Amino acid sequence: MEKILIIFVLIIAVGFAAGFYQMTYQTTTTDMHDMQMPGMQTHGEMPSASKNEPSNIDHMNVAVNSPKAASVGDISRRTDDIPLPITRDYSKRVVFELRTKEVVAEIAPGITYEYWTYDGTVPGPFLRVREGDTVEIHLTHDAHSQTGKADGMDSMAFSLVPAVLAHGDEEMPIMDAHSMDGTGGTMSGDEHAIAGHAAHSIDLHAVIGPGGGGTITQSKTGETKVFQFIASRSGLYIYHCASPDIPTHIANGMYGMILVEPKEGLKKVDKEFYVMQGELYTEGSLNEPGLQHFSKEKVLAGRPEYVVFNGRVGALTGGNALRAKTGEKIRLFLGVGTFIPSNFHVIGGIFDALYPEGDIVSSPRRNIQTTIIPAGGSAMAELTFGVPGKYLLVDHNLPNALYRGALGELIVSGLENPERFSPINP
Ligand SMILES: [Cu+2]
Repeated sequence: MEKILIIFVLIIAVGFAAGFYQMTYQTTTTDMHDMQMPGMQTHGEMPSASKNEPSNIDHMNVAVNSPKAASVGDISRRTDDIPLPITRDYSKRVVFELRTKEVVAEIAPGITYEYWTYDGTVPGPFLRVREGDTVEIHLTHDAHSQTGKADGMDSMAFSLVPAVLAHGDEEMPIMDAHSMDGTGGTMSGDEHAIAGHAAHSIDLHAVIGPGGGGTITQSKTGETKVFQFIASRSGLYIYHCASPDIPTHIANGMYGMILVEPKEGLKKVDKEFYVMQGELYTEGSLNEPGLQHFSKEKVLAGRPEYVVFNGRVGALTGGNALRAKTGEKIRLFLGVGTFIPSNFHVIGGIFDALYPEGDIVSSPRRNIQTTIIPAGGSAMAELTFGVPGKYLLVDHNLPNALYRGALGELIVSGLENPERFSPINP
């Protein structure tokens, strides 16, 4: 009898801990009746702060609401951090709470950068709704991730990355801009307007309405702005910041995707992955170590130093590689948040079905090798592999992949299939 009691108490304790975990790490929430909660880890393991991250920062509140970005040690959103497919057959109100955060993180080992983000990662959370849903967006311009000083805020990013302190403000237009936040966002000059983030906002391409929500959601530091729209058109859409200077906000990492599933849902697949290509425009040239500052000049010249998947070099390689088994149906949600289209290709693979430009309603194109994903656009691709091994995801503008970072890995496990693919001894 005592044993049963102890087991009962244990079950209650574990249940309570799990509930607390959800409350703490939920990125975005729908109402509590909906079990397809955006922001939840739906594939693979629970969020972990251990991956490639110094252990002393994983409990900091740089991004306490994000399952991924509790650390500035890894800016990338996991490719499998996607809400579950929607199974309900009715419309409802879906509420997303997003927080904008500026965090310092690595572009590549030894190369750091101040990213501007939704919920602390690049890309931001993958939002998933159903055609006909009323979507309510709460956008909060997080006060705690500020790296500025004039507003009297303690800077988490400063304290975590001492290298930032080594630079004078006069060298750092981004930091200058922070000081404007404490004065209600009044801009005193064009430079501040260009470099600053006195406000953040969100323009979702799934919205049909002026500015896509970008006008309504202009949020100064500490503010929350809320709006609603009806997701009337199914498709795979980009969202991004639309605050002055818009290209600066986007280049710094403020983009993500929202999927509006058709009422009948999407075909069932075995694995789904979330991949967004983006450029980084740093003052220092490619591979220059240390803290890198944003270069407006290079944006104007269309000359990025880095072209990456999910925010940084190596976000989809090694321990972060996409994983699947032979014969599994794999779906890729692909997007470009920044300004240069991607020539997306999987080396050794062919898209069984390709839904270009986010059109998930029309019949797919078949047997496609490479697809162009426009700036501010998307594609949905499905593929399967009969042969195990390592497949590379690339921008087939190959210098972007091989020199600048737009390279990922998909590891397919399973039995060898020599009939399909094998070397022949001459
Ligand atoms: Cu912004």
